[in-house]
Amino acid sequence: MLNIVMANRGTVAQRPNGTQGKICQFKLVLLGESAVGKSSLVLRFVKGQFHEYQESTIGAAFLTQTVCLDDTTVKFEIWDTAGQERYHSLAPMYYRGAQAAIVVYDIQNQDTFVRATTWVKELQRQASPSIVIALAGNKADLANKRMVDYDEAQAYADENGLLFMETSAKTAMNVNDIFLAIAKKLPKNEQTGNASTSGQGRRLVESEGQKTAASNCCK
Ligand SMILES: Nc1nc2c(ncn2[C@@H]2O[C@H](COP(=O)(O)OP(=O)(O)OP(=O)(O)O)[C@@H](O)[C@H]2O)c(=O)[nH]1
Ligand SMILES: [Mg+2]
Repeated sequence: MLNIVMANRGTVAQRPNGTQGKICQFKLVLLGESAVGKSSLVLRFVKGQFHEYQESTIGAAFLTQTVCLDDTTVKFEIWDTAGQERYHSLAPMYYRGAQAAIVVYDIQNQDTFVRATTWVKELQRQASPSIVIALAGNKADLANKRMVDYDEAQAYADENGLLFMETSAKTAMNVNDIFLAIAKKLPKNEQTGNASTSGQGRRLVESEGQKTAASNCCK
């Protein structure tokens, strides 16, 4: 049976039976148009919160969250990138060496879905060939204003080998689930499953919460 425990900000989650299994660390990046809800998804996943007036990200933000899957502790090192076009050129810095990516669009806005597909293409061309990519159709609580068809997005995801879920940072729908689905899909051997020793991944100082990229750059 699946045993899931989460702990915020880099604390290793305690398993109920107290046993210490394998620990894997993965770099995960969020990409997508501005205002689709990337920061809100991370805030929901890491702190269980939602802000109606979430500020637009400047540069990028770094957070961590730890998840336990049966005998494996998975620590996500999460880079939440800024979606505004002027920050596009910074994106390779964050997806380079990433083992996982969540590409986010807003189900109310077809343009953000098209932009998501261009992020997927860029990742397929330039990120690690083994990167696990998930597509998130966010703001699913606003389905009455839907402009992106669920089946169209699912078909696109299937054609491209992506995980796909519609999510809501507001109601928490599928937020933990999408990170857990990624955690399950990531290889759990010591060589590939450690962001800090993967060669391309950066060595990162343990985060005590949200920091900007500029204040937490550890090349
Ligand atoms: N109704 C609803 N609103 C959401 C949801 N997710 C985010 N929002 C709102 O959408 C707005 C933008 O959210 P952000 O998380 O800042 O979006 P972002 O993708 O991080 O934007 P950038 O940092 O500019 O790239 C905020 O006002 C959020 O409150 C959701 O699932 N449902
Ligand atoms: Mg943001």
